[in-house]
Amino acid sequence: MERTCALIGAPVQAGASQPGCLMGPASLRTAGLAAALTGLGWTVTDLGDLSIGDPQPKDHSNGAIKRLAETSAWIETVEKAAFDAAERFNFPIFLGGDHSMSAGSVAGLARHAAQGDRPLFVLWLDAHPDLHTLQSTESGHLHGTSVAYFTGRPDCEAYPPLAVPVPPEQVCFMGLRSVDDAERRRITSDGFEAYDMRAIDEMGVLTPLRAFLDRVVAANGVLHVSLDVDFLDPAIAPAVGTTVPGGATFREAHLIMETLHDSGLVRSLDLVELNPFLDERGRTAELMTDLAASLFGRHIFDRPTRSMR
Ligand code: EXY
Ligand code: MN
Ligand code: MN
Ligand code: MN
Repeated sequence: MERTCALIGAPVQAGASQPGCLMGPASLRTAGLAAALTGLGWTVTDLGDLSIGDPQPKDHSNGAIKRLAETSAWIETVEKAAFDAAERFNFPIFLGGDHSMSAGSVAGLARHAAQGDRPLFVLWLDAHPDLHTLQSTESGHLHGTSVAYFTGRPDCEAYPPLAVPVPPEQVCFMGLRSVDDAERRRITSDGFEAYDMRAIDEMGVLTPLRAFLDRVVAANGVLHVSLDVDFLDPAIAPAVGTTVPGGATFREAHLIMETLHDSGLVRSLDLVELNPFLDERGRTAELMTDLAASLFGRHIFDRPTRSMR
């Protein structure tokens, strides 16, 4: 197989609970992603960042939902970009942006895989299953609905029409440690494969991962990996808006990635939920903002202004 890789930025943060993910793609580029892959013999094409127009407002009966129109527009845009990138490159990498991006990337990749008569499997590395529908979400933060959308769960009709649903049995969650009741019920009733952190503590990452990879091979499938920063323990990865204690160690994450490489099954990747503003260094931006506010008059005590003009 040729080794052509594409970087596609999707600076979406409409689905998240706090701003900052729009800086994710730039931060991943600054961290040297392209150079790292070039150094491994890949031809890397950076397609830049996607953008959406000014979407028409969208209402929904679930009053908790936030920024449905924007999120829906991003899904449509990313879905098309994912299909096109899979046509042109061997390995598209989608740079988020919050995890609502993956509703689009997985939907587009599934549509492309179906063209080649191969089923798309998804490894979802995340503290959360992101398995709420537009009806069941209570927070209304739509990054928690991506898996429900691309697996064709009911009650996601307000999102763009889904060409090729990914069957739940082709999705494997690893790293779960924050699952809402509606999501838990859906995981067990709909046939998703799920390994929470307790399962990983008991079995390690290799046993469940190898079992899942065997199923991908048996189905002649292709594999997409969706890596949410919050899969990792917050102590090593604090720059994410939905930290949950007790995440994966760097070694566990590394072993998963090395095993995936050796399998030769992975054809695409999402890197999502990176929020550089929540990093220690993000504090600098806050300090600069504070100084600017002082210049514009934010003081503790009022003093007579001495106009020097
Ligand atoms: N289940 C919670 C909610 O629906 O708000 C938390 C979702 C967090 C989603 C992040 C991207 O993984
Ligand atoms: Mn093709
Ligand atoms: Mn997620
Ligand atoms: Mn998460």
